Amino acid sequence: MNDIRNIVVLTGAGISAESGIDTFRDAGGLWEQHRVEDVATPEGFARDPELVQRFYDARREAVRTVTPNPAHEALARLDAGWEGHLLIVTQNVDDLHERAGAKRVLHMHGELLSALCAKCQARHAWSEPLIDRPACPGCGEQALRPDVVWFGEMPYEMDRIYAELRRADLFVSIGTSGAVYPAAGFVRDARELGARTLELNLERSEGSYWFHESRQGRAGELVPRWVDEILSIEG
Ligand code: BV8
Repeated sequence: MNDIRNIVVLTGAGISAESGIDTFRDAGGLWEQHRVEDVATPEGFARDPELVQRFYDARREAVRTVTPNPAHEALARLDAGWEGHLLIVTQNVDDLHERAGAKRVLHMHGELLSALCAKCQARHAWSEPLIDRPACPGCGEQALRPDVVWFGEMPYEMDRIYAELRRADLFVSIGTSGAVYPAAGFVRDARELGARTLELNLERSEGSYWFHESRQGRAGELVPRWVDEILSIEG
């Protein structure tokens, strides 16, 4: 285990579940309340922009009321104490990794607390509703949309993610169902590139087969225990 220098961590909605944020596919989750194609696709946004803006305005508001949980805090502790390369690639659009103190975070599916101008493509830190069509601070057009990657859209910083996967000695997936690509394919890429692969999830995910090791349980318990392990070997 002590030949580990470079780590890539992938997180999904399961790491924020204990903070009170609904996951997508668990019972009562976000996708049960809405059809994916209505609220998380460009076509759905074009068809009914108000429905989509309200869906994201509600989530943007909700994220202000929740706090990081021990899993986020443990990853922040890893970030502060790990001397090798570390990248926390998150599929989540909440800011709980950052609020726990993590620095090396990449939001591949965008962020709730950001607005994207569909006209000039500028991204702006944003914490207010978008339903009233505020003007883009850059170009002045009323073309701001949630800065999240919808189905059919290109995730952010794929080149940087694959560069980190190529040099990873360890790939750890936390709280994701492995249902959505390209994130769900990272474990296979990492394994074929020679990394050890570890899954920490409430249940075995769709991609469990590809992990050298898969531990089942709540992130709030599994992640602090794993971070203690990994920091103790760095010595
Ligand atoms: C793209 C942002 C081209 C918005 C999201 C056919 C085959 C393969 C692929 C495709 C296909 N048809 C179409 C595609 C591509 C498509 C895709 O994968 N579709 C799926 C449905 C088949 N993907 C795309 O369109 C992507 N873009 O492909 O562009 C490309 C390709 C390659 C390279 C470059 C470009 C864009 C997808 C992004 C969509 N946006 N979110 C928003 O948040 O509203 S997706 C959304 O669902 C999340 O972001 C996340 O990525 C995804 C999966 O969700 P999870 O995070 O895993 O959450 P989930 O609820 O599913 O699971 C929670 C897990 O946690 C569970 O396992 C549960 O057991 C566990 N858990 C619960 N509680 C706890 C816990 N674990 C631990 N502790 C707990 N307490």
